[in-house]
Amino acid sequence: MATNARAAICRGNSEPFAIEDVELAELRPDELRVKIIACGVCHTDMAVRDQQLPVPMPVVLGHEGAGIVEEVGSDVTSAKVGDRVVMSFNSCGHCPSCDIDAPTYCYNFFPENWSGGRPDGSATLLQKGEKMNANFFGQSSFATHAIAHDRNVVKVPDSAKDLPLERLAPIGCGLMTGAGAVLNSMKVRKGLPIAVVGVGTVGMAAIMAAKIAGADPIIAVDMNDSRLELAKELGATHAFNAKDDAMGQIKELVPQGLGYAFDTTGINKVIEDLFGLLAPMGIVGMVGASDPSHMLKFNEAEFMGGGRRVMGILGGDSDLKHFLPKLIEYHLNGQFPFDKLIGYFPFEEINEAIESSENGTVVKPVLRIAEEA
Ligand code: CXF
Ligand code: ZN
Repeated sequence: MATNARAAICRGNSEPFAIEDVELAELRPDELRVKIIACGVCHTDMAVRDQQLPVPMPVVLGHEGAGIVEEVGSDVTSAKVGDRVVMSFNSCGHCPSCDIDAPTYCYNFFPENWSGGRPDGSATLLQKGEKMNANFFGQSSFATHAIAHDRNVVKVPDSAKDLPLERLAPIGCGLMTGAGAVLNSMKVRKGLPIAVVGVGTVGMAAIMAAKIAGADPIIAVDMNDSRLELAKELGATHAFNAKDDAMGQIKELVPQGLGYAFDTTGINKVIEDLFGLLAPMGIVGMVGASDPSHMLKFNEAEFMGGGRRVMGILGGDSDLKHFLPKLIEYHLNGQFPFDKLIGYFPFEEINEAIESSENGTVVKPVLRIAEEA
C-alpha cells in the first residue's frame, strides 16, 4: 500500500520550494520507511536547486534526515520498527570502495544518490501517480516520510536516548565531513598545527575534531568575524580574518610550517597558498566544491622533497555505521558541541531556512517536520 506524505518540491531556483502531497512507493526488501522528525539544510541542496549538480528536476531534496522507523523490508538489519535513526548518503555495498568500508567513494555513488530514483530507474516517490524525482542521497528527507536503505540508516545508540532527533539530524553530512577529514582522513596528530579555512558547518566540525585530536595551534580563517568568534568558542586557538593577510599571519605564527591545512572553500588560490605553508609531511585536505574547470599548481620539488600531500576528501572518509555513533558519543561527552551551529525552522519555513544559510545568519538550519512523540 502506498503511503501518503507531504514533501517540499524543488523546481529550480526561479521558484521557492513548495510543500505538496506525494505518495511513497512500496518498500523493497532492503528499504525502510522513516517518519521524518527533522532534516538539516546543506549547501549541496542549494547546489542541486541551482543545477550545479546533475540531479534531475523537479526533485525532493533533503539529505540530513532523522526520524522514526515505521516499516522495514524483509532484509533490513540496521534498524527495526520504532527505532530512532539518522540518515546519510547511500552506497552500493559491492564495489571496491564499499568492500574496504570506504563508502563515500562508492563506484555507484551517482545512481545510488543522485539519479532521482533507485539505481534501476524505479521511483521511490510519486505525485498523482507519476514518478517524482527523489531518493536523493538515498532518502529525500524534506518530507514527512522517506524511503531509506539498509546501508544509509544508522540507529541512534541507546546512550543517546535523551538527545532529540532534531539535534542529531545534521550529523550525517557536513559535520561528519569536517570531523572525519581531521580524524579519519588526515589523522591529525597531537601537538601539530592545523589551519582550517572557511568555518561553515564543515570547518567548524573540523575545528572541534582538531581539538579532540589535540592539534596545536588550531587556526580558523574566514571572512565573517562572528563565525570566527564561534570557531574560537569551539576550539580554535587563533582566528584570522581572510581580509587581513591571513596567510601572512599563519606564516608568522607557525614559521616551521603547518602539519595540516584544511580547505573548505574550493578556491584554487587558497589551496595553493596553503600548500606553500606546509611543513615537511604536511597535508592539505580539500573538501570545498570547486569550479570543475579549475586546475591546481604546486611546486614539484616541495611536493616530493618534503613528502607533502594534497588530499581530496569526500564525506570525511566516513564509514557511517561506526563513525556516526562515535560522533554522537563525542557530543554526549561535550567534545563535539555542534548544537551551537543549529538554528531551527518549522518545515513550512523551508525557504526562510535556506535563505538564513545563504545570507550567513545561521550556520546549520534544521527543519522541524514532526514532533517526536
Ligand atoms: C556528501 C558527499 C558524499 C559523501 C557524504 C557527504 N556531501 C553532501 O553534501
Ligand atoms: Zn550535504
